[in-house]
Amino acid sequence: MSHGWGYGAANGPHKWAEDFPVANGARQSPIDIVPKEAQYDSSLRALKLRYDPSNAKSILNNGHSFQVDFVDDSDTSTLTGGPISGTYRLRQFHFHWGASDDRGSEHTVDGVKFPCELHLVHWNTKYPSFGEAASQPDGLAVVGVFLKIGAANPRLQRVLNALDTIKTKGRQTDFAAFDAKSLLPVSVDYWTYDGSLTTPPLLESVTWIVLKEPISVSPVQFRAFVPEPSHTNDEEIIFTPYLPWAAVAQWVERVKLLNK
Ligand code: GRE
Ligand code: ZN
Repeated sequence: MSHGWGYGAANGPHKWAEDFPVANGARQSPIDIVPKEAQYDSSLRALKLRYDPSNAKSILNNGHSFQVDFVDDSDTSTLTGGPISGTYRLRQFHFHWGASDDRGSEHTVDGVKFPCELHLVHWNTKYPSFGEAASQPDGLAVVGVFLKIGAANPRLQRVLNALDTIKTKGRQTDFAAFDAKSLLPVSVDYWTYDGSLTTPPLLESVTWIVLKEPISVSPVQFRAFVPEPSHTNDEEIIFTPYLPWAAVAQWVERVKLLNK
């Protein structure tokens, strides 16, 4: 992996363990969620998401995805309840997607892939910063939301419109006054398990909260995610067609279920 990790034949998930041995660790993500094997846990509470739109800051092409970053110096945009204790602050959200609409999500449900998956990343304020939280077993809580192809989603459009301005790795532009809560589905019923970052350094620090209800995106909107052929080299964005299926099968039994 002399040119760094990616999703290609030479540097994809099956090679990540060479530089990041935790890739073979005990709580790696993503997983296949098998709803009938998930266990109901009455100690799980309802999720509480309180987001302040004025905390939205900028949108960045990080070379593997694009992310919307938030000001996180106070408890104004927080996740509480659900499977976690204490208060976690929103740091960023980003997406994972594939080259076509039959793949792209990282988590799967009964083996079924969605075309895209949104990750809202929060860090535990019992630690001094996102950076320090990211290596702690209870450091991060990520809300995962599947996207399905269907009706147009006007709440996604501002994000998609911004992609034109950040077509290459490292580009960034202002993204102010955005309500991340507008991206969530009606129901915030979820599955939860203890896992990891899904990209190197693959740190085993994530309490995953995967929402059962997907949000929709129209076929035209979805095309904004997939780069033009001329934009698919390493210097350009955003192409995640490969999933580490070996890791996926392994942790099914860890998935818990919250029914309303
Ligand atoms: C990622 O890189 O995809 C990622 C993070 C943080 C939390 C979860 C996650 O950077 O999937
Ligand atoms: Zn992610």
